[in-house]
Amino acid sequence: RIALIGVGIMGADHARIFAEDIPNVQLQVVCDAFEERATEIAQKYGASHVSNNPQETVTRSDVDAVVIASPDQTHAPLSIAAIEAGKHVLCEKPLAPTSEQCLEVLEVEKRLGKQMVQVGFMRRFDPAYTQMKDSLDNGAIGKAIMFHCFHRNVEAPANFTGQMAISNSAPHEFDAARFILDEDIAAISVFQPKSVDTTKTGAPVFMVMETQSGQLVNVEINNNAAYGYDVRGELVGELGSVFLQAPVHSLLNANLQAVETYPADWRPRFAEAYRLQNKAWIQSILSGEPSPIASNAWDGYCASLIAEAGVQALNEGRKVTIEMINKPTIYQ
Ligand code: ISE
Repeated sequence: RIALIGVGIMGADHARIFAEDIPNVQLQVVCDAFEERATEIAQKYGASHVSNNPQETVTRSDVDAVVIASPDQTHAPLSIAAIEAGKHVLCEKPLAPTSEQCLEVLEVEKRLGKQMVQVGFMRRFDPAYTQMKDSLDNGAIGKAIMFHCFHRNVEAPANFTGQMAISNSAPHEFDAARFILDEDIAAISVFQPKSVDTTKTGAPVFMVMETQSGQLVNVEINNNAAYGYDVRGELVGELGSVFLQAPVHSLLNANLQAVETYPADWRPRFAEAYRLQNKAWIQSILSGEPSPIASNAWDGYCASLIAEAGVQALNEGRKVTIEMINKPTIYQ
C-alpha cells in the first residue's frame, strides 16, 4: 500500500509504473498540492484516496511505503517524516538540494540503525549502464581510465534556474560514475563555452571530475540541445571501451532517408530503468534488505555534495576538492 506525494511529470509516471508494471502494489493515496490533479491521477490509476496534505499522508496507518516526487526542497523533510512514521521511501532525485539537508536524512537512518530510503537515480538499472558496469567488472576492458558522458535535453524546463544543469541534471552522471567505477569523486572543475550566452537558463556546462584513484570523468550537460533527448557516453579502459547506446527500436527508411527518432524527454529513454528501479524498491521492502544496486541516502548525499562543489567551481573558476563525512556503518 503506497502513497504517492507529488504528481508532476515524474509522479504521474511513477503512478503509471506501479499501477501497470509492478506486482504486489496497491496505489493507496495520491497526494498533491493541486487536489484536482491528484484526483485525476488517482482515478486514472485506481488509487483509493486523495489528499493535499503530504505530512498527514506519510503518517497514515493504511500506507506502508511512500514515493516522494514533490518539489526538490520537500524531499528531505518528507523523507524524514515518513521514516519516523516507519514507512519505506522511494525519493526522487535529488535527496535534497543541499548536502546539509541530506545529512539530516542520514542522521535519522543512523539513529534508526537501518536504511529506509532509496533515491531515484534510476540509471543504475538501465540495461546499457548495467552492461557497461558488467564489462568493467568482468575485466573485458581492463582497468578504467576515463569516462566520457553527455546528457542533452531538448530544452530547459520552465522552472530551470541558474545552475540547475549542475544541481538537477548532472547528479545522474555523478551517481552513475560513482556506481560504475565504484569510486568516490575527489575534485571537480566546471566550465562553460564562452561562445554561448552563459546567463541563459540551461546554458551548457562542461565538467571534469577526478576520482579518488585518479580516473577522469567528463560530463557535458546541455539542457537546450534542441534535436532530442540524448544521453550517451563511453567508458575507456586499458584494454578497450564500452559505448553507452540508447535503445533504438526502429529505423524508418523513407524519402531517401534512414531515420532514427530521439525521445522528447527522459521517460521513454529510461522507461526500463524506472520499471526495474521501482520493482527493486518493492522487492527490498518485501525482503527487508536494501537493493544492492539502488542508490541509498548516502549516495544521495554524495550526489548533492558533488553538485554543490560543481556550482562553487563554476562560480569561482577553479577546481574544488570534495570533502565527505566518514561513511556511517549502516551504509558500508
Ligand atoms: C530531470 O530532472 C531528470 O531527472 C532527467 O532524468 C534528466 O535527464 C533531466 O536533465 C533532469 O532535468
